[in-house]
Amino acid sequence: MKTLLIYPPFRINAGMGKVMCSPPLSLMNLAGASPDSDIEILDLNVDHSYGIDKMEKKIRKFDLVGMSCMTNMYRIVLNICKIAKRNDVPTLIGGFHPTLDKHIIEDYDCIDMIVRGEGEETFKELMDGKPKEEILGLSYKNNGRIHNNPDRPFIRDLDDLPYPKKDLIDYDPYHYLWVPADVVETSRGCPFDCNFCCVTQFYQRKYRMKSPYRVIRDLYQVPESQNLVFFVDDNFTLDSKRIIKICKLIQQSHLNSRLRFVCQSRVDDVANHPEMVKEMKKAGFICFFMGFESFRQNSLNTMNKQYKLNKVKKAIRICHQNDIMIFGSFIIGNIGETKEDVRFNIEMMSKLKLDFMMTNPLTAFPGTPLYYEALENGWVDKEFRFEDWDFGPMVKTPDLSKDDIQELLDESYESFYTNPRWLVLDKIKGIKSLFSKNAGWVSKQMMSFFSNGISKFMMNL
Ligand code: B12
Ligand code: SF4
Repeated sequence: MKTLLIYPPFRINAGMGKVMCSPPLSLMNLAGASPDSDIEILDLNVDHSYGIDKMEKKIRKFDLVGMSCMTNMYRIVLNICKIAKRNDVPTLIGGFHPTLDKHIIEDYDCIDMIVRGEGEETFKELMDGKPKEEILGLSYKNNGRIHNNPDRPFIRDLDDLPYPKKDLIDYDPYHYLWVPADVVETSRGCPFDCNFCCVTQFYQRKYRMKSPYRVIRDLYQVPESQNLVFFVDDNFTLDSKRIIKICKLIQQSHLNSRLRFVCQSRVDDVANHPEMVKEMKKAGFICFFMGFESFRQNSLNTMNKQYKLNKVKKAIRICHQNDIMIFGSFIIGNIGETKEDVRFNIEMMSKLKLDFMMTNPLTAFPGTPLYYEALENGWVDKEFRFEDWDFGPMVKTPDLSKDDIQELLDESYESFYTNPRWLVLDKIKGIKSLFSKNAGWVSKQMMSFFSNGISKFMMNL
């Protein structure tokens, strides 16, 4: 069976797709789980040559089309499924959106199968030809009837995961802030319960980790051409002892002589474990991606962030002391925040000397507590359908209309990225020297980033 796995293009209004391009780990993992199957990966974020005709011709050559589907991709995923179905090619989708809203298989004839939850084992069984009714975690259609097989239990030991099949993609286009990059996963899930977050629902508050030795083996799989590793874990630093062990192994194996690292971290992990941050710096970590969301305690409480504001300043101070860049992520339109509150947040992003920031409109993703709350309170229109979503603000709050939220989003980028402090950021200049062999290329990209006018660049996608 010839299988085409497609990673759909991003539709984001904050320009993230321009400043980073990430290898499709989900699809490489699936291919790794079934290494002898005839699989091709097509990442539409790097191959922009596909129109409807070309897609039609491509899909016809395959016996199955599989796709990853985040909520933002849902509309385009449906369109590709329709193309496949009119060419009699069965369709399979997996990822966060179909898992958290499995009823979409009832709504659309063009979706034949959904893999719910972790995909590796379910996909392998499908590839091996196991009867569909015996495959846990699969929803499928048979003679017009929909079958939702029981959930598949989580993989018990993440060390058993297959290695992603990296030879199926060309690594050339993948970068984070123009540094050739790869992605590595070391844990799954999160024990916290922020009301807007899909991870808690997807992994049901369970947190599982690969052992430090397995993490090192994953790092050895990073192609020589790539200099930066983004750890995709939602909560990489949750277990500080494990992280310190990983950092020591990185140093012992000298992986940090060719690699630098970026991870996602919670504010309180950093604030509570300065010794971990110090060790991470030694091992080659250069940037933490942190979801601050807001600098108002009330907002943190409403979204159930479960830490106090005093941790924020402490975490930022620890990063600055260790020369680790901070990429802060914020939500515009938190429930209870007025325009003044949002402007306060925007002002603080520069005052607290964050190195990068991104702002997102409050979004009620399917299956999250926020989604049900928003529907109940009329913050989201009853008729709202994710397949019609234009990726702009979808939630209006008691204090802010959707237009207000869009204006404040624009204002945040304008204000932060045109701030002279940001433009002369010596740490950015420092990136070049870290990656001397790519310095020419990186600096060229940097120049185009500045000369394009950063605010336009970030907003006019
Ligand atoms: C890396 C990442 C990105 C990268 C994606 C790059 C890439 N090419 O993969 C970047 C930075 C670009 C990105 C962007 C965004 N992201 Co993101 N991202 C992640 C993150 C941190 C890791 C994804 C990952 O690689 N996981 C590891 C792989 C192995 O797991 P996986 O992708 O889930 O795949 C498994 C299963 O889902 C399933 N599966 C997945 N696809 C398929 C396909 C088939 C055919 C099958 C059978 C199974 C299957 O099997 C896989 C193996 O088990 C996740 C959080 C997380 N922990 O997953 C958020 C996450 C997926 N992102 C999220 C969001 C909201 C966004 C943004 C909207 C953020 C923003 N405001 O801009 C944008 C949207 C992009 C868009 N489509 O428009 C949400 C998704 C919510 C949702 N309902 O869809 C998540 C869950 C974060 C969160 N905490 O809520 N993201
Ligand atoms: S936002 Fe981060 S800390 Fe909160 S539940 Fe999601 S992954 Fe966990």
